Amino acid sequence: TLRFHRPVCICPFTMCLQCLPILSAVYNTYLKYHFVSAFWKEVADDFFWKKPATGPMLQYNFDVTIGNIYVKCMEGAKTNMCYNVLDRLVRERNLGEKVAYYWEGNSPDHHMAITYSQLLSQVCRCANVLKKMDRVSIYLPMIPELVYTMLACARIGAVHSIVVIHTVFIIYGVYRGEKLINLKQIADEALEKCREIASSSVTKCLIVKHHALRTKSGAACNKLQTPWDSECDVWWEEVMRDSPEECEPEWLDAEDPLFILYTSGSTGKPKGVLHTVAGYLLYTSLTFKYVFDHHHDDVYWCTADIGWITGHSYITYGPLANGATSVLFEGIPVHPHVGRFWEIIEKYKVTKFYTAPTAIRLLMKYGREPLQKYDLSSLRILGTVGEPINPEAWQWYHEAVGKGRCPVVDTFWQTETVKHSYLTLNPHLIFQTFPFFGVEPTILNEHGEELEGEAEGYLVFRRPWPGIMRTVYRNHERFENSYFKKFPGFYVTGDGCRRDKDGYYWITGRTDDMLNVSGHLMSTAEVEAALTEHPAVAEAAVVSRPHKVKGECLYCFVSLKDSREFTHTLVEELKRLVREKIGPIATPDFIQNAPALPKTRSGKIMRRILRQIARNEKDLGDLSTLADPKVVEELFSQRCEAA
Ligand code: 6R9
Repeated sequence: TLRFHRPVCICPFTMCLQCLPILSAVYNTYLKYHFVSAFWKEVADDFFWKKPATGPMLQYNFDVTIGNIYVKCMEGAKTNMCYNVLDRLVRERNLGEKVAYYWEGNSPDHHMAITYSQLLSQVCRCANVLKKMDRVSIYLPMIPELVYTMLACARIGAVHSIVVIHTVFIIYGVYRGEKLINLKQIADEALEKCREIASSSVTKCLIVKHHALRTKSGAACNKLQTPWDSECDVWWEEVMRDSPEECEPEWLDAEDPLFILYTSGSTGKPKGVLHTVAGYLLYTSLTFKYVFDHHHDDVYWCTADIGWITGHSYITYGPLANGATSVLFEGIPVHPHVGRFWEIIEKYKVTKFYTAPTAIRLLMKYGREPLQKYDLSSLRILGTVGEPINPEAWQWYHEAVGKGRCPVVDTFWQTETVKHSYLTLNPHLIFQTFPFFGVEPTILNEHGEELEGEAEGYLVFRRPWPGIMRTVYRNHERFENSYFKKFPGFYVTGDGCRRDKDGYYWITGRTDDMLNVSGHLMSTAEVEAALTEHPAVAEAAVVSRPHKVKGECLYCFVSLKDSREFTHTLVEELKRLVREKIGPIATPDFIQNAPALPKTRSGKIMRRILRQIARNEKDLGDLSTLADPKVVEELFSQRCEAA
């Protein structure tokens, strides 16, 4: 029997994923169809092109042995991202009055709704301000002004987020939970460094006064007492007030850069990933539409930070391109109480909810009680992104949050790939299933040989799709070396992957993080999943440490749930659990209590640092993407010397 997990399923793609064995004919057609240009042409027809493409939908070379790596989409076409995500909807689709964002501040007292036409006029004003400036960098929290400035850049053809800056948008001060953070001061210090290092300097700082500081109670917070440079610093409100509401978009080439974003860098020095206009537009809009099965009356909420690719693609561009209504949340999941997420879902009747395993694990620590106070019946689809989700977290997400009714879409992708490469829509198993339109994955062994059937190895892609990155900013060689050199002819994701007997793909973690014990290769994901099955464990991270006999042994860091104690008995139980689940070879030699784990700002565990802690290596290298450096000191002080 066919079993659909939603009462109405009008998206054929979702249906065929869930019913693949039966709908394999449909699936085969889909497989063939989504590689042909006609498919992309149809997708492109939804958008506005000032000039049509002269070249094919996609041209590329993926083989370093033939020549330089390149990808081009719709060469010759002219368009504008901002026009497509705002003007097109307001003018052609009459969506001016529709809410684009429900902004919910750090404090529940601060919130506002922004319609598509309000958004358009703010963006135009901002774009007019920007036209007078040179290069732009943005340092803003999750407030509407962040979206205005990004789209204003896209409107005038300024690439957002670059290193050498002349104009910077910053916020005066901001609350993060209970803490008031003086961002202006942090930015001033950074700018001072820029001035020292680079000959070019920042000539203008546009400073936004946060909502919380504009109110009466906020007046007390003007204690920030930040120095004011009258030559450089300008209040955003003042320049915006005098700026006109009309601004003609700049018509850009399809392959002009849209933005640069530095990768999370969980394994090394961050790279400036560059994305271009047309391909990014087509891909973020299409993935958003199908992965979240978007409908006009949906209220969608992605909890990511916009500073992460997830926010760029699935808070700003993807949802807007579809005329969606999104929640834009500035706060943190546990302020002012641990039910904040659930409160917001109830308040806005959120239908599609997209978050990361790290947030799920954090909230699991507080049990199911905080959820019970809120009505979550509006939810229809749950999404996850950022790391392999462990079974415990998946189960909790599916049952406690989704009440067993909502499919969990596990979206595997990268800053580089810009969109969902894989997704899962099966509520009973945890796996990344099949590739999204245009993506052709395969699994290679160490020698670059393709593996058929059930297999585990390197996850690579055979051909590009419109939204793949084009280069590493100012370093094309690093781009080729990082992604194409190891296996000529393929884009190498850097992730490990397993294909099971049914043909489903499971991501097993970064290949740099693989564990090798007595010659047996193991993925971090499988050992961590076993550890988190223990009821006391909230989160786990596993790394290797040299071992005289085995070559390498396992060193595990575990964060416990609230009120659980780290005892000798617990350590023994955990060792037994891993042995039972995976086998004696995987029995951990070391288990360390980790009140917190080192993470990137997007919530990814930085195993590279943990490996160095396990090995007692003090020189930690580039820590620029580490969210909280204090965590590292604490872990060093508690490291296990002997097993
Ligand atoms: C979107 C994003 C990319 C790396 C990627 C992989 C890991 C992301 C995942 C996942 C397993 C998922 N990753 N989503 N692993 N399942 N659903 O996270 O981009 O910050 O560039 O990180 O994150 O290791 O290679 P980015």
